[in-house]
Amino acid sequence: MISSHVRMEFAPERTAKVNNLLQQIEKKVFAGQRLTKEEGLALMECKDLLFLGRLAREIKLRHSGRKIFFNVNFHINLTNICVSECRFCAFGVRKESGKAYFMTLEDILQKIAKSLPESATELHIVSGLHPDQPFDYYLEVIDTLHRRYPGIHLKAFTAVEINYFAEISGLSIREVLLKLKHAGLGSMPGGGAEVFSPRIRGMLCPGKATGERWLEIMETAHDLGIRTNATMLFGHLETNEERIDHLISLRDLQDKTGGFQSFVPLAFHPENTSLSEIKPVSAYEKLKMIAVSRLMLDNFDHIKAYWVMLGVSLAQIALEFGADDLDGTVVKEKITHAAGAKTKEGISMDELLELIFSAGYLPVERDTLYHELKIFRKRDCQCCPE
Ligand code: V47
Repeated sequence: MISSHVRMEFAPERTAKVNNLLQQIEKKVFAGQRLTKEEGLALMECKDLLFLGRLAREIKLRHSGRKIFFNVNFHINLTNICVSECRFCAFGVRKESGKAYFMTLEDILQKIAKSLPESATELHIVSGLHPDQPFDYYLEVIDTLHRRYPGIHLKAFTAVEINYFAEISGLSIREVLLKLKHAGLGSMPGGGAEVFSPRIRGMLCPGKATGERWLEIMETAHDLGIRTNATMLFGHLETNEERIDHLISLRDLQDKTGGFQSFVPLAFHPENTSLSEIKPVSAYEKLKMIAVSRLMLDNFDHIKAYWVMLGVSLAQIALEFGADDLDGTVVKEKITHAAGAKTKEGISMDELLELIFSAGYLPVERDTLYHELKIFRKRDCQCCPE
């Protein structure tokens, strides 16, 4: 049934227009039709969060039914030394900083031997853009980890890091990706996308790979059979239009390659960044972005509610707003915590199971490539009452 009075807060003519669009959107969503940019903008202007949630949940149910995915993973950041100086980042520092660290191959192996959960299936590796380390260091890390832990999927390096490796090595993007793939790279995370708009990148991270370049690198990765994720960092200086344009660029590339696995909307955390005057993204806005992402990215199988950035409680609610993946146990997350995230640095599998069961969904442990490893029953969860 079409809602007759979706809540809006604009001039009457605009409200009427957007209301008409929302009614049209509702029909299109139920008919499985693609939404336009104008319709995406109407979704962003809609103040009726439950209306958006209802539509997004409908799409989520079509993609994954009552399943909610998660994995058992471990994050490792090889260095926080970074030449990029992105204004939104509290993790990267200059080489001279007292907080700077760099892990040798020996440090990495020691850390993993000590802390990798026994049941982990994925290592998630992203780092700063180090001024002195050669590409061979990263290749050696992947090659060594792959040999030492052949059963662990290595999801490593954002498109921005790949771009940097090409710059420092003089190799092409394709050559860099091929070398990493041969060394054991399994897939790539979706970071570094921020917002593709040149206006925003000019203000936030002028020295870094452009949005166009990010997309080009992902296209090359997909062409080489490397699956990737995609992200959008929202809640800083961007407009609604820039958010929708970003989503449409991802949707267009996905039409072409089909290589994206999941989309992860990342809410900006301002603490300790040079944008600390910006108010943290509200819970309302985070849920809206999850719902709008689910509605616009009709060709993406999965939308992640990354609990580290959302907070555990809101990540659970996000399951009603179109998300079907909570990411993982994420031991030792550093990037968001440097920027003030108050969530724990990791979560146990039992906590994830309880979170999913108590929302009325079915937890499914997946591997990085979304093969289903185990569908859980309540009796598998220590925290859930029988
Ligand atoms: O690229 C940096 C973002 C990303 C801040 O692909 C910030 O499965 C919020 O990409 N506030 C890294 N966000 C994290 C990331 C990711 C996380 C989980 C899963 C996957 C996946 C990818 O975090 C960076 C940047 O876009 N970021 N600083 C900040 N202050």
